[in-house]
Amino acid sequence: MNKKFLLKAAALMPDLTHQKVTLQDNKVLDQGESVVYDFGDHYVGTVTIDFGWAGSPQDAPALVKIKFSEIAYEVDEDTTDYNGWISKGWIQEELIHIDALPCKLKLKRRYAFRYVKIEAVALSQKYSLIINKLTADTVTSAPEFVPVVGNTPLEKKIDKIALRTMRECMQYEFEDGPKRDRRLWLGDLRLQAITNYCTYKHNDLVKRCLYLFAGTADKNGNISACVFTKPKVLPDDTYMFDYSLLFIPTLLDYLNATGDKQTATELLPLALKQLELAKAQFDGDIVRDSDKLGWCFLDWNLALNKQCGAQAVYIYCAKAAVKLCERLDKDCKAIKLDIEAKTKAAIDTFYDKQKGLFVSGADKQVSYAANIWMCLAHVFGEKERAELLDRLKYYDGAVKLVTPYAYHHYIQALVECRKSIDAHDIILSYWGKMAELGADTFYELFNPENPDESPYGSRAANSYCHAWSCTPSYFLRKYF
Ligand code: RAM
Repeated sequence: MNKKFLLKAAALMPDLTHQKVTLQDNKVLDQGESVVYDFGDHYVGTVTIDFGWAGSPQDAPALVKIKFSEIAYEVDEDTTDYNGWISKGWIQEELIHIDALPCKLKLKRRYAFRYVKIEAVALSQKYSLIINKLTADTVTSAPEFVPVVGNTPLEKKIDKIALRTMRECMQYEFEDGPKRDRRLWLGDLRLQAITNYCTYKHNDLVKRCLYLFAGTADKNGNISACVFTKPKVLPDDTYMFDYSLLFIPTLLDYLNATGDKQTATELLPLALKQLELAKAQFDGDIVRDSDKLGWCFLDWNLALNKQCGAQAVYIYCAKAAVKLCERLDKDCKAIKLDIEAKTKAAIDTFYDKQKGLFVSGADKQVSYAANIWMCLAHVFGEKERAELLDRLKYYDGAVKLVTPYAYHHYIQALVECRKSIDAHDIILSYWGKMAELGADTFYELFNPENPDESPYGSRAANSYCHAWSCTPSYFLRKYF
């Protein structure tokens, strides 16, 4: 680990702003009964519950189950038989013994919630449990509320939800989601950062995160896909082809937004290293295919073949590297030659002339993700890209997008070839649908055709406040 970089990250640790939110009640529960409290909006923080009792003296411990839910659907979801592949530990449920009433129960964990369900699992026949008050100590490192933008009520609603999503995920780092995984991921950071530049403008938080990734690169320079910061800073042993490379455009965006050449210059060698390291995954100028889960992310659609999309991400990031070098007066002739070679190879290998679309992997899969990323990589000119995106829209059987992360890239690809009307329609229909379903914050994954979808084997583990979904706030400010 690079101590110098980690010291810079530590010096940029933000203060959290606390806000108390209280729900007063005098609810009496008998054994087996439960009550659901609604805080009225999504919050992140710790919670204290004031319990009392009624009837005879407390002759047995009170066993209470407390469940925190981000959305209404989660409240009554039965998780006893949860069998997803991601840990059940992410489900925000506690089973607690209270030996002496009355008591102020201060729960140690930080939760992400709007609803709190309290169930009196076991009391005794002689006493009842009273819930007097719930107090949430909510936290964020977002500087202040940002004025909502939008030309219509729906746009304003979408912007408000997206801003809330961002704010909730702004803690000591940009977290992916405050329920899960509660940590810094590179792909997520890139979208949080561009949205931050035109909303909360907490640019030092982006800088801190860049140094956290840089400071935790391994001895060969590999940047991890995500970083833990508690109890101490540690990179995850997950390396993703696209996420490591996306350090490059994240740094370029930071430079463009802040003009901070010093940071960009300091981190440039590591950024360029990602291109060099990625080359090990190529045969000639074509990236090798891999079906290992998480090898390259792009989206959470488990049917997606990643080969073509990965090649496009490489070209996209190499082009960002050229821009960085040019801004910082560094030579980049070799990168330009590499881009030419990789682009030619991408068109020769993946472009199906008959279909007029890019195909991926041995089965020549047509997917939105691969075609979108080839557009973002500008392997074709603006007119051809617009035509390609039209063909994609009407192609039957293209593997679809399931995350707001992937939808972000679709919108970006559309606006970059002047298809702003289509882009705008998708923002209103996709994010608008979540808003219509009552979202206070936008979700990690949302497939309008299958609201129960989860890449984890169960919806209970999904995150319903996930910062990579906040980019309507970016698009609405930048393009509409
Ligand atoms: C999930 C997280 C995170 C994302 C990775 C790839 O585990 O939700 O946001 O970046 O997947």
